[in-house]
Amino acid sequence: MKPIALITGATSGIGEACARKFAQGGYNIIITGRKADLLKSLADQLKGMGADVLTLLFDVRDAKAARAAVDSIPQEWRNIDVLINNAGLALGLDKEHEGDMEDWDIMIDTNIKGLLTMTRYIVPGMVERNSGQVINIGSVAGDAAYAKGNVYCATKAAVKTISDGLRIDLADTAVRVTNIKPGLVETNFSVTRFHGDQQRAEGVYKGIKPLTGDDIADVAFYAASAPKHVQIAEVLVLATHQASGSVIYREG
Ligand code: NDP
Ligand code: 8X3
Repeated sequence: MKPIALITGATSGIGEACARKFAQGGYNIIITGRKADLLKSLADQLKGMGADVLTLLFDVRDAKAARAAVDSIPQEWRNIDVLINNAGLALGLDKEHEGDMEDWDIMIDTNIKGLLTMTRYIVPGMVERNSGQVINIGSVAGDAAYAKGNVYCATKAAVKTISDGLRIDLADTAVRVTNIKPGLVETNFSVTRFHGDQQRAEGVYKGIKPLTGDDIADVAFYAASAPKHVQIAEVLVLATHQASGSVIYREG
């Protein structure tokens, strides 16, 4: 029987790339997200790659909907080997004292509470089976704040602490916890951050070759494939010309 990976926020970017990578790598995939049409087309693509696919449509901020979705998972899909807590976003790039409080709520509810909700629902099964891998998508933004990053950076710092806490609490089990902290990855991330302003989003990746979702999926797959006695606890993955959240060398 193939191992099973559940990926949140699989309808775009890093999550979508992880779905493809794990399907190629011999997993059956549970893809979750909020956009039914995108989930369906990704499911068709993954099936074409030989994976069995289950789609779950819910918003990670809605703990009741997440509970119902997890409860709807058929018996043969319940032994989830890998949970990739990827769904997340940045909204806005403003000085903290001028920030949009609704944006703050959405980031906190998605990046922190959504990740915790999925962890709470999926990890007990892993503990029961004494087997499993949690991969949280943190960020270089969680290592240190950068200008106008404030609340987004704080949510990713929380992902680091939550990952560390889970790793400590699971140290007496064989369940492994990985926090992947990407730098600049060209996905829909900046379009979302700038509320649909495509031009401003493109500016983020100007003069530098950014990472791709596939680069991050490779790291996630490596963490999940490492020998059982090896726990890839944390990985910072930067573009070659990025040195930290705020030090980026751009050509031109
Ligand atoms: P994308 O915008 O391309 O993808 C984000 C995914 O998360 C989408 O599928 C989106 O679905 C989903 N999502 C957002 N909110 C929710 C929600 N409430 N419920 C369910 N799904 C949701 O960006 P990335 O692929 O870049 O982002 C993925 C993760 O990587 C995020 O956690 C982000 O913070 C992190 N990250 C990204 C970096 C980058 O530079 N791109 C760098 C470091 C970390 P929908 O379309 O429905 O919103
Ligand atoms: C996304 C990377 O540097 O834009 O987490 O915050 S950054």
